Amino acid sequence: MECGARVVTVERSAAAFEAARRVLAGGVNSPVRAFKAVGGVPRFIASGEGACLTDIDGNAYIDYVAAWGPMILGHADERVEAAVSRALARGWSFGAPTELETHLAERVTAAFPSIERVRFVNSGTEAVMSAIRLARGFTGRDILVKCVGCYHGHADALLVQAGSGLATFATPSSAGVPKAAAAQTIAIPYNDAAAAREVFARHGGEIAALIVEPVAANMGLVPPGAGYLECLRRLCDEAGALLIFDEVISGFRVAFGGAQELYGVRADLTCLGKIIGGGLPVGAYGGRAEIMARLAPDGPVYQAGTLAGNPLAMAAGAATLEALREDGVYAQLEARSAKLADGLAVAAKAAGVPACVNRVGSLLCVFLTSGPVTDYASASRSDTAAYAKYFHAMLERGVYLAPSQFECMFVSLAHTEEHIERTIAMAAEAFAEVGGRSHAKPAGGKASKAPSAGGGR
Ligand code: KE4
Repeated sequence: MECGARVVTVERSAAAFEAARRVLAGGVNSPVRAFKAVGGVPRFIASGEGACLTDIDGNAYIDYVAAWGPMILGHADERVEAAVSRALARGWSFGAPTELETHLAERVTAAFPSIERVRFVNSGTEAVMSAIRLARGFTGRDILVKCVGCYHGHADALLVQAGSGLATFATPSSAGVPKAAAAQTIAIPYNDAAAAREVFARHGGEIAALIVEPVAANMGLVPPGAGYLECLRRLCDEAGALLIFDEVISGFRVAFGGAQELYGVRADLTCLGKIIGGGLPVGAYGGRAEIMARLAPDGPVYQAGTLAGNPLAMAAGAATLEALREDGVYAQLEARSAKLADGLAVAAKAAGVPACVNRVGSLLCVFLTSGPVTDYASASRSDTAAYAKYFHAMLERGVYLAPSQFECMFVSLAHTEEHIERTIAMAAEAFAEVGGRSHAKPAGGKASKAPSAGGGR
């Protein structure tokens, strides 16, 4: 194992962050990377290989962020590198169709029976905002229902917080989002079938779609309760609304066919991202041919993108999905992740730290609360100050976790038994440092609260 040693210094990252802040808004290109929720110095990465990241000070970490999900094969996978190099040698952007797009689309539609046609875009946000527009265009309705604590990217209609009462319309959760943009969105508690039934009873005939992360991974990791997804499927069918599964994280992660394969519930539209680009910018949305036929150029719903279907990104995605089709891949992810989750739970218990470890496949989260964690309200009871201490205790021991309690750990095929065992051993030390319930504020900022219902970071 070539990573996971104690950090020596972070001088260069500290200087790099100062330099970045002079020219980049907040010093980062996505807020969570600034470590605001946990305090401290964001690590500037020099390279990644397999399960490991090396920062510009030379510290090597066992990585459980995996670029927030895409790097399921591990960093710098040779198969993906070779595929991208071959595409690079032929020119890398044409603004015209290539067969690479068809090849990746064939792999996506083969993995998701509910997807007969797909459209590639450049991010998960773009996939979701386009799917919502398509659902509204297809149904002729405006109301969108989402679940509190699920995050679907930063489109205005989704940066919302729940209205004052159940089934009432949402309000913006971010500055700059007009009230009107939030006014057609209703936010209901995740995993609450009664709330879902209530909103459909009140608004059913006006609902264009309900969008949900079928495995919620943006309030930490919260699996769907028994029968919950089936209930949403039934409510949408009865109301003539579309069920949109946001599988940007769960797609090809929890199973090759995503949550739809794992739980046996089909979506009308599916949003994908992350893994299907192998770490390069790709999002996708797809569904039944009759729905997708409403998209320009065949239909009246407009959506477009200069770099959509970029050859390099298509090549990286296709190589990644090809590697995931090999025998035993998901069994390995399951075994390694189960061992990790069990080991972390035992380590927290031994240190007397209240913890609840949720896991679905190679997605897991250590909530620093006694649990159970079944929705946003229970996730929000986590001790975020204690998480910040745990995060830094692991980071200084060479284990790179998400810099927020409300994100997941991502296990890759490059994580060996040795990586898992070392992570568990370092967690035992880290939890001992955290001790009982922490009331201290994390260095460099106030104790963070759960992200807003819109998933703001
Ligand atoms: P992007 O626009 O960031 O590619 O995807 C948005 C998105 C949509 N749907 C789900 C379920 C997602 O998790 C995301 C983005 N995920 C976060 C991490 N939880 C991206 C990390 C970040 O914001 O920097």
